[in-house]
Amino acid sequence: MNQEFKQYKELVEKHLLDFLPEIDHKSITVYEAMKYSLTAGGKRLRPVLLLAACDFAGGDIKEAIPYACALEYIHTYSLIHDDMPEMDNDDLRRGMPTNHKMFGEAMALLAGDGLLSSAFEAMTKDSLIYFDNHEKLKRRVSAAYEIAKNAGCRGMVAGQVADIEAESKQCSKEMLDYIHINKTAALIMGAVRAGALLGGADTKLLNDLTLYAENLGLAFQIADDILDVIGDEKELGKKTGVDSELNKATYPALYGLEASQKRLHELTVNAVEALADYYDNAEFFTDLVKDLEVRVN
Ligand code: GRG
Repeated sequence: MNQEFKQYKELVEKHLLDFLPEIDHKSITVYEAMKYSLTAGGKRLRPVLLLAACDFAGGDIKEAIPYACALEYIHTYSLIHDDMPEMDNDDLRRGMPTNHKMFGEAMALLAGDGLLSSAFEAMTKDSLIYFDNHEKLKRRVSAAYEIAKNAGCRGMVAGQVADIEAESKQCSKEMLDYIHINKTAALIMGAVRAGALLGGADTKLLNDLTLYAENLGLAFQIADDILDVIGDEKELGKKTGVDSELNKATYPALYGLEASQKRLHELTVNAVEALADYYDNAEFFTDLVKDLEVRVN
């Protein structure tokens, strides 16, 4: 793992539980379930991207920590719900039993709900501190808006809806892109845009980072699809072959492995080109997308 990635990740993990609300002991089980999935590991890609984008835009990453953690709460909720029998029905996540296997389905549902609402509690609570500083308040509200929009019915939720409805059906290439852009790329774009906004990025930087994130997000999903076919369960910490079992619309299913790898390469090149104006300064971002391609080859 790249040294810079490691540093951002450590910062996220150090503060990950700090923004969860204090929970009455009478309902402590939901806290345990939330904490279980949050601390079960994971790459922390989205919060790391948020911090890196804030840094790149010249902001103070310490101030972005509540938003980075909130984003990981949202991502973790989506994984908990996605693993449930009503969706992908998985027993293993991040190398451990899935949340519903540990706590039961009702509690897993509530743990996801708890994480989602805690994310907005964390971001709005932080914004309240800056009520008399218009610029800082604007950056925070804009970041929270980006995260909400990309996680919701015009982003990740929309992608999940289309993904479920496409199961066992003929899926057009256009629909497959719609699913991937929303289900996966949206939250990655939300991470980068929120970080850039928190850091005070100008319009050009925000647009360049957005284009980078869109290509990275799509590349990330295609890599995930490829790994579901050729990956190692132990290394990935989850079951493989799930997509074909569920008859999911994926790149390898629609285009084959070779064409998927070619598309992954094109997206990697596009992502790198999006940040060409920043030369070596954007190395963190360009290395990250290149490493992803290497992982699946
Ligand atoms: C339930 C609204 C709702 C959405 C679920 C995240 C998601 C949407 C589905 C999970 C299934 C899946 C394979 C999604 C593609 C995105 C993806 C690869 C998620 C896993 O993210 P990683 O690899 O996971 O960053 P870690 O564990 O490292 O955080």
